[in-house]
Amino acid sequence: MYLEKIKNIVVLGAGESGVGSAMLASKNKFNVFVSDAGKISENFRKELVDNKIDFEENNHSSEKILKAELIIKSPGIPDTAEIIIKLKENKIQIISDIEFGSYFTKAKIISITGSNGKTTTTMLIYHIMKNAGLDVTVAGNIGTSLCRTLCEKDYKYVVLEISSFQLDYIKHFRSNIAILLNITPDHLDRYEYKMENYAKSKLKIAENQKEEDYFIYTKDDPVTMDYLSNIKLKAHKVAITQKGTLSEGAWTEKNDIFIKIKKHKQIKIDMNILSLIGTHNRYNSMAATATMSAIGVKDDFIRESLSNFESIEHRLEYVGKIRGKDFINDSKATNINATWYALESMTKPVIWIVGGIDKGNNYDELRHLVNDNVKAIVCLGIDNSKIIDAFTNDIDMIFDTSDMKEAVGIAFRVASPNNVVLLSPACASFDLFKNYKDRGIQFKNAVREL
Ligand code: UMA
Repeated sequence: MYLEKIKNIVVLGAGESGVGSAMLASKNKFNVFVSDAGKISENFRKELVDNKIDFEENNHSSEKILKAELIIKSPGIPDTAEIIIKLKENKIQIISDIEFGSYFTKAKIISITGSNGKTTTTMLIYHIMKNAGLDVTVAGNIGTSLCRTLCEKDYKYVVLEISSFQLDYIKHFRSNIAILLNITPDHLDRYEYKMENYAKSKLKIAENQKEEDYFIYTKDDPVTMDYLSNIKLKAHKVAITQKGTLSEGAWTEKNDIFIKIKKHKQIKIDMNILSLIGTHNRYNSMAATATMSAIGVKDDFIRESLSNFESIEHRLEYVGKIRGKDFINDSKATNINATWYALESMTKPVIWIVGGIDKGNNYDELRHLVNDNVKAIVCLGIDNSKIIDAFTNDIDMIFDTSDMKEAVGIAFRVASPNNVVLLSPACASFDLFKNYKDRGIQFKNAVREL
């Protein structure tokens, strides 16, 4: 416990993580005050009122906040926020919600981070463990805050999806098993546009690990390898690769995945049984299997769960087939790298629906995949000029749309039987949709109405 002498806690932000932290702090008899710079949404306000937690909204009132002995900062609040600058000037301790939650659990923590694939891997690990009958819950960036989960019950295992924003403010947070899937540019606006800062944040996942812990990483990810070579880790390192074999770790040979960790029995998995498709998903399945091997889950359970796992909504989600044409919803792909994986895993000619708010995309990275396998591009956004300019010399059929129904209608018309219509936008959704979920749902509705 690292909270001796601390009585007064201020929680900044009254969203999922802030309200979860406030409830856990209140339950553990701290004086809690919640401050939100915006309007608090109805459901969260109700929870604060029901739990008799003091709060303010539409303002961060410094006098009250600066009296705190400890600040729990919501991950969405950037370091450049005025209140954070003031708190740092006043040397008041700031931690993230996962750090705070970790003081109140005896659970073994399996944490997953990475620029892409972390939600899928988190859910897959949870699915296998649940099927194996373990006392496990899932929390974190995936949606339900760790602190909220801990208000209900302390489980034996927590599978925790973690973002770099949450890792930025850890101090003692320790994962028994930490997985770093990959590091590709994302959220750079929060890291002074320096990849180095973002990579260092991701690697904090292994910072407090001990000798008996495991750090699972992708050997084929050049950025991870670059930064990993400069730091000393205590945890037992487990590499994953699809390029060559290993004496220890997770690797592929022909159609099989092999896992061998420490003294644990070697596991062999036929790739054809995996319910998740594509190269990137193979990395996710390998990370999940390595984790299961490390905690000793029987390989029959692993095989069964890898084959009956249903993929996550909006992430390479199979929508259906109409007149021989497949439809795939990958609305969650909001950056180039995620779309790269989607295009790369398609085995049939693609009608690609792309566009939205561009976060500084370099479309050159997708050019060879587009040339290899994309038959037509349907741009979907308010301003599609950058995408049209990028691919005008590569693809004959490029359409400019700003409406989901129109985009799906055109894609359906130009697709031949045995083609796939893929929504993988590589962009944020806020120009035309509430969020990526709304975009994915509108896509599925438009497909069903065809
Ligand atoms: N706010 C302030 N002051 C500010 C800025 C914001 O008070 O200066 C307030 C807002 O008015 C709002 C609250 O902070 O009421 C929101 O806090 P938040 O943005 O941290 O959101 P939460 O609802 O607490 O959700 C967070 C994660 N959000 C972010 O990291 C942006 C959720 O991840 C996560 O599921 C949840 O905690 C539980 O752990 C979402 C996400 O988009 C899904 N994550 C990013 C990603 O996956 O790319 C990192």
